[in-house]
Amino acid sequence: MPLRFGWDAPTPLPYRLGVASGNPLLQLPTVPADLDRVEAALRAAVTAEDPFLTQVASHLITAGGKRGRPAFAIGAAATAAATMAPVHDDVITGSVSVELVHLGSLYHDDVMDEATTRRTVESVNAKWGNLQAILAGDFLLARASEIAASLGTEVAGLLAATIGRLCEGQVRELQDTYNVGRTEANYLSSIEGKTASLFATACRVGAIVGDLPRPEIDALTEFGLRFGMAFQIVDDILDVTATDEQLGKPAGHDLVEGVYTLPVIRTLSEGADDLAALLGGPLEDEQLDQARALVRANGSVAESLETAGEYARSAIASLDPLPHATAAVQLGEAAQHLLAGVQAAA
Ligand code: GRG
Repeated sequence: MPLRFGWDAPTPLPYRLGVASGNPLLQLPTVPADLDRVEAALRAAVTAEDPFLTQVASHLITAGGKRGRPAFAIGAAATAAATMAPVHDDVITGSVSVELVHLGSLYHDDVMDEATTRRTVESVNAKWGNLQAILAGDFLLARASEIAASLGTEVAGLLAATIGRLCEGQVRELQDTYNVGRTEANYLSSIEGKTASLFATACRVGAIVGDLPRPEIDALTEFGLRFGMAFQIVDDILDVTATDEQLGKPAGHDLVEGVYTLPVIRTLSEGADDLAALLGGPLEDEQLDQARALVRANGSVAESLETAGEYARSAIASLDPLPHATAAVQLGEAAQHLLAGVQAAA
């Protein structure tokens, strides 16, 4: 069963339910039904005139995914009310536009990584080829932009800027591929762009469309950004600590691809010559096992976990200006839960 970000369930369940059912936001009484509305709107959004394009563009939606970003957009909008109620249709629309950007980035990412699986199914590039994956990814981004434009220029501009930040974060990562001298500053700025910016935008879109006061919109944006930093660091820790079965994809993938993440950077900075000698190029299976063991053998996993904890705690602190609505409390719980899951796995 996939083990991701602590949102896993104790019994085997289909991928989406298995990974999402522990998300504290889903405990809010109206959120599961709101996410069903997102699901229907997502499928409608990727319906094209060409049945083949519809099939390729729907592939990862049908496969699952935790819908973490839509849940955050809904949670952010719901902080406007003291008690929970179904969110306005515009919040569903905003959530769909954010999830479509996420999906588009996954299609492109899998081409860049030559990935074979995503969300436990064959990746789009593996199933239909790179050209189809890139075009279908472009189609998802186009639909995201069109849908965001229906919510006004602020949301449309924000989404466009966020797509740019994702690209900047990814390019920063690419520039340091196989670089054993990669700095923590480069890593942090890359993950802020490629991951945290979209969580920030999910919360901001929910808060804008939910008509919250400006200081609360800003507080929720900050929450999403800091949560997103913790989320990516946890993802990167699990790449060196978890098994293939727990991840639902090959463990150690980042090391193989030459993406040196926080626990690896910290191990190297402590003068681990044995690790430096292994890295710097592609790895055979046995070398990968050795490299993962070396990263796990020092304090860098615990230190990275501590850094993720600092981001999660500061995410929770950024919710202070919000009224203590049920949804705000559950957003904070989501940050707590993220850490609890990885501590259990470390
Ligand atoms: C064209 C938008 C666009 C971007 C191009 C390829 C690229 C630049 C950016 C890649 C960004 C990327 C894949 C970041 C990793 C984000 C991440 C942590 C993905 C996994 O998120 P989960 O766990 O996945 O929420 P699910 O499947 O549950 O939705």
